[in-house]
Amino acid sequence: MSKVKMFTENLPNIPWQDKPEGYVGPVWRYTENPIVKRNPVPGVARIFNSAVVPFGDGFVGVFRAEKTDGIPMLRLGHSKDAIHWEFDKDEIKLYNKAGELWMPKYAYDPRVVKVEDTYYIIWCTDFYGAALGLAETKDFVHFTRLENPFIPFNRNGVLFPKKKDGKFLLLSRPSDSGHTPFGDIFLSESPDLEYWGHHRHVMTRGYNQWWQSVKIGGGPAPIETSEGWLLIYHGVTGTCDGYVYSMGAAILDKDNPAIVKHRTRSFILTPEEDYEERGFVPNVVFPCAALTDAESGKIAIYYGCADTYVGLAFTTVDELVDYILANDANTGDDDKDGIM
Ligand code: BMA
Repeated sequence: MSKVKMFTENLPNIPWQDKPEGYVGPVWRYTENPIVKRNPVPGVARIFNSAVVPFGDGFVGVFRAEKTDGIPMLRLGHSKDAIHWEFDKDEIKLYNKAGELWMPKYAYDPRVVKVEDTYYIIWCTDFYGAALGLAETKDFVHFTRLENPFIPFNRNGVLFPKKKDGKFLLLSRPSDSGHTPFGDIFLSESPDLEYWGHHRHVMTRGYNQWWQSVKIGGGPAPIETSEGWLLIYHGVTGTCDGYVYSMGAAILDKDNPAIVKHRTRSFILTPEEDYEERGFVPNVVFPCAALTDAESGKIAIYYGCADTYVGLAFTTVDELVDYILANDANTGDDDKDGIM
């Protein structure tokens, strides 16, 4: 039993390895990483930055599949153990509410979040510029595409798994049309997933932490715990040879997640392994999903590696929360409710 409670489901078949003896740091990698390698299916060069959820007696994944024509699209995968995957031969077909095919021109960095009895997929889509796309499914067979939540430019959309006062909550990062050299995390609310408002600023890039000095963006869906909402996110810094993407963690107020209670001064994972440092885009670890087992406190994190592979890493809720509290950074005015 963990000290900090996760208000999530039990998942006794969560993929897992114990922390290696003598390992320093709150998050450790799966020894057989990467779990998805290059050219995983005919016509697909790389799969990375992808989402995994428990479904039926196994797991389902919505993967960012970069086709050999260079266009990223969403691809479904099935797995019994959440490590070995069978991918569909074709991309996911999205339909509008009238039943007509409504495909994005491209789709990347999907997150999948279950709210009540529905799974929502949120990704970066083309809407006269990079914007958020949204779709829902109950069975991972039929997918209904919903209205794009925001006008461009915005990326890194992450829904909360629970409504607040009947409203959906969405974290996102307003951006620009290119390789955005700035970006904070904001929170928006919607009663129906179509009309969004009550926007609040949540978290600022930078401060004195160089690893997240350029921009930050949501990762997996926030995890509800007895300490507040546990948010695993990515932080980006700029070097003379390009961006470096690391993983960080924060705790948001349980009643008002626009308020940051704690955030890590240091990254919790940064590119160190060959498969994170070398690839289509070097030096990227990009978390997009987490599986949790409430009973044991185990957390399995899925992250993209170097825009080329899918990696798996582990932590526990106690380990991560203890680390955040022991390495708490100055949150600036992020402890305010984010309106001005
Ligand atoms: C971001 C997104 C991510 C990607 C990262 C590094 O802007 O496009 O999908 O992993 O850049 O290339």
